[in-house]
Amino acid sequence: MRTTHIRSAAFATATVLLLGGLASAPAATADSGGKTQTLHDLARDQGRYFGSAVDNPELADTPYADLLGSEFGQTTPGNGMKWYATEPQRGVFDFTAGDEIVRYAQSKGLKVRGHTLLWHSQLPDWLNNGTWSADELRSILRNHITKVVKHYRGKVFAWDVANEIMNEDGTYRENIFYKTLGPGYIADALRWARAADPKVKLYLNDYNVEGTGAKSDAYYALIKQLKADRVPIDGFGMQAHLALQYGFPYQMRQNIQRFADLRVDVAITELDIRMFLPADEAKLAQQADWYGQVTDACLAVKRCVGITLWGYSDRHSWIPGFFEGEGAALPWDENLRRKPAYDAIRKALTD
Ligand code: G2I
Repeated sequence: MRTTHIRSAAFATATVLLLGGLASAPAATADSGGKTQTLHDLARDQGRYFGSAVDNPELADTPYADLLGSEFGQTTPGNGMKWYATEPQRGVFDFTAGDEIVRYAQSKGLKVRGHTLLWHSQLPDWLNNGTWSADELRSILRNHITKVVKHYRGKVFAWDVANEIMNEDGTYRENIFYKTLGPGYIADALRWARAADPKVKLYLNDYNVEGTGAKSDAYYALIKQLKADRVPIDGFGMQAHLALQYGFPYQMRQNIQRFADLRVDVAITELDIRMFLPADEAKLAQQADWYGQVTDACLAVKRCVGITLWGYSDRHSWIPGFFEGEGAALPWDENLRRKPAYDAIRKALTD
């Protein structure tokens, strides 16, 4: 994933104007009570959840938070449970942001995925800037995982224990943990998380692993080895930050299936499908087709447990700030109007 940190408000405005004319009419699938079924209702009928991430400031956007609460059955904090937020000073824990999202989720009946215990990004300065011996860093990591997992015990159903630990070529990413502790930190992290909460589902999570290729092969080999070593691992999260210009991930359904065959769950954890702006009818149609395909791929494999959008509307999306000139990645536009992608997801969940 390219990470050009260029923000632009102009793109957002342009997309609002453009998509205003292209948004689709609300689809009406009524259940026996005459109430329109939500995406989550339809997913639940298939034994899955349908969710969306949310970042804390977005909860103050009442129309956005209301639709999140009514349409979805699951949420993931976009930033609120990351290390910089939960342990801003060594040994000093702050659960304010994560708790706010858990409280909101509970009030709306949404279940929560925890994201994330360990990542190379958004670490607090004290951790990044310190010089740590292996013993010190191991104890820091163990304490962090233990405290955070215990705090959210019974409140989150799954944790992204380790996020983005592989390079594109399938070698281990040289994050601070790998450099100091070697690859064994991954099994340790999983074991500490299990010790802190015997029930929560423990995931590895990454992007560019939806299709087959060097990176997903590396996860396949790692999870197989972890299983053989009796290390607790319950799931594999495919972020699915897709982009029209890169093509649909090769053999996504088969790839989900091979992880399921290792006896782990699979979740689509951060789905969005970006495009170069301006959006037009053809791009939105292709995007809709891809949203349908991702949904189909998940539904085709029993152990694919659910789908989470990384935010559900173009009003709050990380894309324009990270990828210059790209956006319009979500099934609802900036005005919270449904795009063709919404209908395609519905159709896939209904067929
Ligand atoms: O980058 C997209 C996602 C890729 N997979 C892991 C996810 O955790 C990640 O989420 C994003 C958040 O959605 C963004 O909101 O992670 C970004 C950081 O890599 C988050 O962006 C950061 C901004 O870069 C900061 O300027 C800002 O202070 O969010 C921070 C909190 O709002």
